[in-house]
Amino acid sequence: MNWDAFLAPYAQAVEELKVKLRGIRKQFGLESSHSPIEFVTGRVKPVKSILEKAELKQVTSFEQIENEIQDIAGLRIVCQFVDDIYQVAEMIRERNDLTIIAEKDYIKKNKDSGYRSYHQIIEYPVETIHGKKIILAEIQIRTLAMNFWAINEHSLNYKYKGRIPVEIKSRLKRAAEAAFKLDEEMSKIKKEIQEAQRIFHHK
Ligand code: 0O2
Ligand code: 0O2
Repeated sequence: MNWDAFLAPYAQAVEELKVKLRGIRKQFGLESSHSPIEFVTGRVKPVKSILEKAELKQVTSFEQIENEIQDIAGLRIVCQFVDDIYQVAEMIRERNDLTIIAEKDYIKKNKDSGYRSYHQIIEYPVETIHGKKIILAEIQIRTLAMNFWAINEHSLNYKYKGRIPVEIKSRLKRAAEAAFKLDEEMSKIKKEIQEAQRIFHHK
């Protein structure tokens, strides 16, 4: 088997899930109610990153890779408010087209880096010409503020190859707290904001 063949079901899953999750946003829009989803993105993990993670986890075969690396197919759902994250997580739990096998709440307990997000690892069936194949995928659910922080920290991690200088690291931790404070402040005026957005939407 080659990489293209190995990754094909993952690419298929990412495309299908993007359509399905964006569909949720669309439905809320049609009913003129606040969508807990702001936007959805997705990607298949680049081969280079898969190999790096495989080395870290000391796995070698495709079979081990598909069981051990859970984010080869990655979906990201970005929300306006922290409450929305839990609403979306519950909606995904109730779906019949996927099965949740693990959930990690890095919001109630953030990671040491300052990272916050809600993760769900799912089993998702993909129809192939050889029949049904169940693959693993990771759904990350986070607010716009958490996303802003995470993409910036991710860039720095890339630049410093995972060894961010302590000075920058501590600034990042403070930035993470500031982002969370922003989420808390926005939550307090959520009703006001939603009312304003409803009026804007009607116009
Ligand atoms: P809409 O109507 O804007 O919601 P594709 O499947 O080809 O459409 P692609 O090119 O793979 O998507 O891109 P990706 O990275 O999966 O997702 C891009 C989508 O995320 C686009 O939505 C962007 O508008 C949206 N997006 C990315 N970053 C931001 C952001 O910072 N703010 C907002 N509001 N949206 C963002 P669509 O598909 O155009 O749909
Ligand atoms: P990418 O594609 O570069 O984002 P585990 O197998 O559970 O022991 P794993 O798989 O690292 O460990 O799971 P975890 O910790 O839940 O993280 C999975 C993904 O969450 C990461 O994927 C990141 O996308 C995101 N993430 C986790 N921690 C951080 C962080 O401190 N900063 C940022 N920016 N993102 C984080 P990858 O593998 O890094 O891939």
